[in-house]
Amino acid sequence: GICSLQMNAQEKKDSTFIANGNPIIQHEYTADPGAMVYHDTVYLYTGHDEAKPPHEGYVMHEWLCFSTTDMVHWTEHPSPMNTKDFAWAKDDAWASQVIERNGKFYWYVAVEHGTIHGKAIGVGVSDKPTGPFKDARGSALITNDMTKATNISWDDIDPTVIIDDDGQAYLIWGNTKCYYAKLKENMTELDGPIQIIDLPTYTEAPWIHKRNGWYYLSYATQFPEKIAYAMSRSINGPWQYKGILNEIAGNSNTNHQAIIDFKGKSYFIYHNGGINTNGGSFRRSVCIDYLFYNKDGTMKRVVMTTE
Ligand code: FUB
Repeated sequence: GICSLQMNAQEKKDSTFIANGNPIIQHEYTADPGAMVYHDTVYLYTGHDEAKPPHEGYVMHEWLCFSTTDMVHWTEHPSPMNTKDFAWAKDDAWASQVIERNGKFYWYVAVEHGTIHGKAIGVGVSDKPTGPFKDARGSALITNDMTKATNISWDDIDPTVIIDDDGQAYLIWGNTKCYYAKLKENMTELDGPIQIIDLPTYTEAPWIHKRNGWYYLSYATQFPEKIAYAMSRSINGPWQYKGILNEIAGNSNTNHQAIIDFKGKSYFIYHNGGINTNGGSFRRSVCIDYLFYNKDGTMKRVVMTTE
């Protein structure tokens, strides 16, 4: 690991932490990282695991936001969004990702829908990366009745988003099936049919990124989850499976990744359940390790570190 948020009293006061090892945040439980590079700063958005021991189950009401300019010193911002900001949602602040377009920040999140059975995807919007964010639509962008490829009620989770070099935005999401659809330039409406990406042993947690002409689609595979990935020259495929990128993260059934380049280095951001004796599948912690690419564009397996 490259950093950890271990606070002394002064740092706690400033909400600015010195990073010393994994997990990077030690004073609260964080899960499902989404990361965005904007203007020489990394913004890290996470879920907040609030389940009190010995409760085993997700208790997640809000999302959290941290930023850094050096991957070592992190600042925690006030929680920029809560499931209550979506009047149509019941609860469950699950995985998310933020992206910038035309000076606005769009936050795609999974939540439990209040009236349509199952999980749904909503969009928050803000003029600032640190929020506060408000509901951009007043309704869900994706609901369980729009995707019929599974009969489970939690297949519409884990949104990831990309704006391609030609300006076309895509939303990718899903549990058990990996769905994708075009987004309109306003980033709040679909711009075409929902399609399926066929990926071997796909569980959930897709993350799309593009680098040197390759599209990378990483995702959680099997259960307990490892992270696997596929590569393609086109966002419409064919996707070529490239194998395991990260092993089961310590002491957590889930793993969930974000991949970024920042100031000349590549980073793999994920979660494990390893923070202390109370850590586990429902009290997870975000970790960061370096990511390395081979000459042919494939990614080297990420080795989890503690320092
Ligand atoms: O945090 C709730 C769910 O667990 C996420 O949506 C999944 O990716 C898994 O991490």
